[in-house]
Amino acid sequence: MTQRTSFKKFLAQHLQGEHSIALSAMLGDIVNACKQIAIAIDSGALAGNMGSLGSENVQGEVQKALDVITNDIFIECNQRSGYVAGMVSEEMDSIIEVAKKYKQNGQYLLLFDPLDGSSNVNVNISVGTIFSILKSPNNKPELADFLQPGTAQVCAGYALYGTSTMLVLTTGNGVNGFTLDNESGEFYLTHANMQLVKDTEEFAINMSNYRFWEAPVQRYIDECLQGKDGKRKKDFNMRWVASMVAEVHRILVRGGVFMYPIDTKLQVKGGKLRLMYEANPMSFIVEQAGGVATTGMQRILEIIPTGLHQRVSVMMGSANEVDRLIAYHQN
Ligand code: AHM
Ligand code: MG
Repeated sequence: MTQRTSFKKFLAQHLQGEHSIALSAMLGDIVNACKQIAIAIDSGALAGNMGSLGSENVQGEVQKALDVITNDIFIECNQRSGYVAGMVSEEMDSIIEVAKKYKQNGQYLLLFDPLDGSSNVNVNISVGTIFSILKSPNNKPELADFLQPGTAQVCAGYALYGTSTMLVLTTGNGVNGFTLDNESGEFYLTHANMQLVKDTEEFAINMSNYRFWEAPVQRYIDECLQGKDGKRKKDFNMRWVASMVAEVHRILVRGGVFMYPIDTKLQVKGGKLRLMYEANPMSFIVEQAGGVATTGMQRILEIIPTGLHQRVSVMMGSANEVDRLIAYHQN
């Protein structure tokens, strides 16, 4: 039987350079958090984890019990390594301060969405956790210290709580995926060096927003829908899970394009998805796997952020399709 590579062993073999010691410790904490989140999600209604708390988060969205539970788990677990100087969560308005006793070595910033796709929780469909790690310029980070472009990320990843629990990550040297073995509680390397195919016949977008989209997106989707009879001369398939993590994971595995473009409904907000802890980490992963990630007008990773919870237009996935979307936006 071939020897399996555990997550710990993988990190020991592959992490190199100035961040390796800190990353290994921080990723150990992230893995623990994701394992605890997987258990909380698995237990579902049995543990009373479902349903709304009746409260709203900073985005004006109603929080589910699990939004709060997973946020607490992620914060609590990720203080332990001592390398995290400050955090930002989708669920919290301001910077999360790390207790002094934990941040003697605090040199990094951790930004995360603890429960992405949370509208799927009550209907038992896949959800995820997304995270991004930046270098902190100091031990007491302030707002401006967090506002770094996605190109500055030293690590990004997601956990997918799907038919199996997976962790997928990049440290800027390709993308690797690990699957949780529920018996041993260890993640093992199952998807080495993930590569995103350049061509695809599959797109993911919330079609109900069609009438609000900008012309280049309508044009792209119209041509996909015309299939063999139209300009593209091939039929397309569509998927929409309403969980970005599940969507991007599918695209990494079998190709595709994921879009949550800005539209007239979202104009004031700037988009649906958040730049710092959704679009940036996913763009880093997609690019590292050979894909492309854009707003339509700009490479997502090069956006200079202006706010912690800033939203952005998102199109990412198979290179030739996303390049086509970029070309349509340039016209
Ligand atoms: P969330 O972080 O509050 O769960 O919102 C983000 C999610 C994405 O995972 C998904 O792509 C999108 O919202 C779905 O939106 P919609 O319900 O408009 O289709
Ligand atoms: Mg989210």
